[in-house]
Amino acid sequence: MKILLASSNQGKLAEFRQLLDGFEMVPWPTDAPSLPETGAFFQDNALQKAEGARAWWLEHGLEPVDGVLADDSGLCVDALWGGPGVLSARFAPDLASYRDKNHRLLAMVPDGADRSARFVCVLAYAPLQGEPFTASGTVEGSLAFAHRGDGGFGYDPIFIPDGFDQTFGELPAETKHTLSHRARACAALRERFRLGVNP
Ligand code: ITT
Repeated sequence: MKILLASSNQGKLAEFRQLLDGFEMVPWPTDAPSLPETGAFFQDNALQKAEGARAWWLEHGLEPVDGVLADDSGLCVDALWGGPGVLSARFAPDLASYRDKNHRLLAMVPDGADRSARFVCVLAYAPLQGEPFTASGTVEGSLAFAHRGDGGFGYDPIFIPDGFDQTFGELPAETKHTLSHRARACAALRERFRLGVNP
């Protein structure tokens, strides 16, 4: 089964290569348009990206694929009323590096506040013909007090999953892949495929 991965995020793509091994994966071409995400919820955006990518691929795609997979995800911090959440990719656009963005995010959390947070991932799969569907995953945890570790990507160095003392930036990728939001969403997606709901 051949899946087009409709994402320009290199961190996500590296994870999908491991989490979805066994599937043939086609990366979103670097010269393809970026996919709009204008919804208020992860699910809306994941479906918007998968359907947008499918429409583009049907017209411009270079090779046949069975379907298109998109991912909308983010970090939801309780002390920031769930933010940056669905706006995670657009948080602090004036800062270039995630080290600086993470520093700013941590500075926004008041001293003594509840540091609970979670990563959320919603995958949308659109078969080339037929109805798209979604699969989601969440990992609960808390915010570190500083950026720690250089592994992973994005907000990984400030997120400590429940049951661990280290951040996702410090834990080995193999550990992240046993419990992350994306790993759980991929497991749910595989289950949908196994049940034969689609394709
Ligand atoms: P695509 O839309 O092209 O897939 P994007 O980066 O714009 O790429 P999102 O809109 O879903 O994707 O933004 C998700 C952001 O949330 C992402 O840019 C990271 O900053 C963050 N994020 C999501 N999953 C993460 C993870 O596993 N570890 C660290 N940060 C993550």
